[in-house]
Amino acid sequence: MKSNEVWKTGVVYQIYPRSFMDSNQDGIGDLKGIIQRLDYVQSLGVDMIWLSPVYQSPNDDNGYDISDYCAIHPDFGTMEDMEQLIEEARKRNMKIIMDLVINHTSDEHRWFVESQKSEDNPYRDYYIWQKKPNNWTSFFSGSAWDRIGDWYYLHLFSKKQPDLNWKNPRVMEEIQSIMHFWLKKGIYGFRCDVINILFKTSLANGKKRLVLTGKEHYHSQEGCHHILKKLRTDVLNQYDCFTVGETVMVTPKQANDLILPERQELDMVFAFEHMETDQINNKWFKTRFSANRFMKVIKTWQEEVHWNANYLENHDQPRSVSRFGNDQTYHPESAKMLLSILLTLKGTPFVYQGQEIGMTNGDFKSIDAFKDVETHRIVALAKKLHFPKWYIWHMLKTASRDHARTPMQWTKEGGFTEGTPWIQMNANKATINVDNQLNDPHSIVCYFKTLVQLRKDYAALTKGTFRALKTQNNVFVFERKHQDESIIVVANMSAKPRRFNPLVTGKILLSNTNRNDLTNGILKPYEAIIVLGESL
Ligand code: TEU
Ligand code: CA
Repeated sequence: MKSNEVWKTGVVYQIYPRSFMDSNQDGIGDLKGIIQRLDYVQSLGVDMIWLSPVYQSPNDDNGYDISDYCAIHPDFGTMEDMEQLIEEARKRNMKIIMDLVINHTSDEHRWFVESQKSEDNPYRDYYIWQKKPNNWTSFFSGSAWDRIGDWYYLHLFSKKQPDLNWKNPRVMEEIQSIMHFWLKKGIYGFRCDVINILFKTSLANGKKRLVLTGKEHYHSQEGCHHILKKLRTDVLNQYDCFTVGETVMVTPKQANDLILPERQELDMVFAFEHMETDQINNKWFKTRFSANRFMKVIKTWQEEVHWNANYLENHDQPRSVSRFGNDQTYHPESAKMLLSILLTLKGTPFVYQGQEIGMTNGDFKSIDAFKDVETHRIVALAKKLHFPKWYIWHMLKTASRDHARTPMQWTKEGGFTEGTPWIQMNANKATINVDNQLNDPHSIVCYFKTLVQLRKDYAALTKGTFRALKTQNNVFVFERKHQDESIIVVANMSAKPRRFNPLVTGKILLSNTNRNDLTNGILKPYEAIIVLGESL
């Protein structure tokens, strides 16, 4: 299946097409825009691009509600543009992976339009219909069921995202042919949306919970493993490609059950546990970030999981520098520190557009400025529960997915569009932008490029083992080792100076403070150092 296994050694850059680059001034990023910026992406040194959905969609959930898997949304361009993008990327030695959203379709998908027509429609069993809803709740809050006529259908996300019925073999056939369609066009694999909840073992009522009542009936079920094995053996193994699963609420054990090579399912998964280190119970209840908790979670996953898909940001998460760093006093330092960790951990790093310049959370001024369906659902629920206004605002300012979705900041004027952007740009584009940073050798983006290059120069970073040396007092020290080569990464994850022990010796390969010796054992706020070790 894998010729040179770029997916194991390379770096992935995630593009959220709506917000990357607009080529025709309608305010919406598009495929031609991506092609215009491909030289920039290549200059970062990355090997793969993950494209969030560009398929035909009514955009209830920005493309994660697909109404035609084999067509491009006109907002983004045409199938020719897509083919050209794959080709232009190939010329630049980059591979494209696409989103595979197969837990649900749009309610405007032809299958669902047919399905709702009658009980004996051939598409009826493509979805999950019941005369009576059960008590399951949706990821976007509220009941997971909605009614059409006398029947209810299941939707674990918005009501415009009905869940497919994976017990129906015809659904399997349809999805397989869609996968062939794209793999034949030369893509290098898929990021598989919420892939561990596909199979609904039973539709019985769930144990009542604060969030996701019903989850025990669909989370990480045996049936899901069968589906993944079948997709792998029937389709994926015929191509040079890989898959990364988005797997909500998984433990390291469940992750391994999905990715161990002998199991022939996925190649790696995105876990969520490290993203829970600044919240209580639920993403909407943010609390102070605990670096100590974060390091412990990372250590466990690094030690226990066969191969990690490492990430600190994506289109669903607030910006890492605003969340785990400090986007004011220590903006460049903390952005570089976080990137240092991300690019040196064992596994495949996924960087999200704008992260390489330290883009921050959005500067939204009103609830209306937010566009995301999930955000508006939570506002409705919070109002219903009489949450105070200030708290609702706090939830949005800290946790909305739209913080990741503000347009890419290319120039001090913006550079994303000459029209009106579909979602507001951050005013800090005046200082945080690609243009500025490419002209400054000390910028975050230049530091990022150096990190990517280090991964190419030192096999320990791509092939090495992981050993944690310190995960306390906000200081993260770990070693990556391959044969005789040992790389030690030291990071102060806090705004206070910290002592670092054990004593590290060797040659400094990179530091975000221009440090040139290791004799001073005090780390500056958010300092990061990468050392070619004299074995410890
Ligand atoms: O996300 C699934 C998911 O569970 C969350 O990360 C989700 O974004 C939400 O914040 C839960 O509170 C995937 C996609 O990445 C997301 O953009 C889609 O909205 C979702 O699936 C449905 O397709
Ligand atoms: Ca456009």
